Amino acid sequence: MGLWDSLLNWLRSLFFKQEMELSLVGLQNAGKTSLVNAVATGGYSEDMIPTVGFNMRKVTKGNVTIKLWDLGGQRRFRTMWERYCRGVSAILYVVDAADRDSIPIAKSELHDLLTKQSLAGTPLLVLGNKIDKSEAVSKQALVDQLGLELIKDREVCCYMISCKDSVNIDVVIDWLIKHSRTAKRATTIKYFGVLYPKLLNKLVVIR
Ligand SMILES: Nc1nc2c(ncn2[C@@H]2O[C@H](COP(=O)(O)OP(=O)(O)OP(=O)(O)O)[C@@H](O)[C@H]2O)c(=O)[nH]1
Ligand SMILES: [Mg+2]
Repeated sequence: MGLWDSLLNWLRSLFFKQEMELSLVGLQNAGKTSLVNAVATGGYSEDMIPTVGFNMRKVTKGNVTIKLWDLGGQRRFRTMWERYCRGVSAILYVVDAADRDSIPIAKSELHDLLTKQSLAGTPLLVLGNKIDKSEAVSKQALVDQLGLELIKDREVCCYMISCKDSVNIDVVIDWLIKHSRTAKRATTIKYFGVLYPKLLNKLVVIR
């Protein structure tokens, strides 16, 4: 590798090392902590302890470092959801798609959270978990029952996943990486591209 290539690689790592911060919310037992484990290590356990308050975990995927705020879903912890969702790149709302009775409560908690002015415009990724279970509702049913079509003030995306069988975890990770990239590119172009447009083009094209 020539000196020029080495210099470009170094610059690329400097400018494209991305960081993002996410919050995972949703009712107790939805599978938020299981999702963090699935994203971080691909591991899964039946034997989970309910999250008390919150956990913070940093996960690195490629050149993206993701800081995950995993919040407790029990009723007594829901009032702190808003605080931990402020300023994040995206909110991940995890729903137990196999617990049909809990979906109306999940819907009302979600819509309550989204009314908070401080979270206006923050992208939302809704994850219907536990699709390995036969009782799980379909994606369309989940979208309808959560009233996702009613959310107009932000980007909304929905995937059906299974932390247990590792279904669609890769799709979730891709979505996360894509969202960190958009933000970072915008910042890079803003502060760096103005000064060195030709060099920036070269960095972007050959990545
Ligand atoms: N069948 C099945 N069970 C799952 C799946 N994901 C999680 N679970 C189980 O659901 C239970 C709750 O998982 P957690 O990850 O602790 O749920 P949580 O949303 O973090 O719960 P709180 O911390 O109380 O808010 C555990 O027994 C998990 O093993 C899945 O994809 N399929
Ligand atoms: Mg938990």
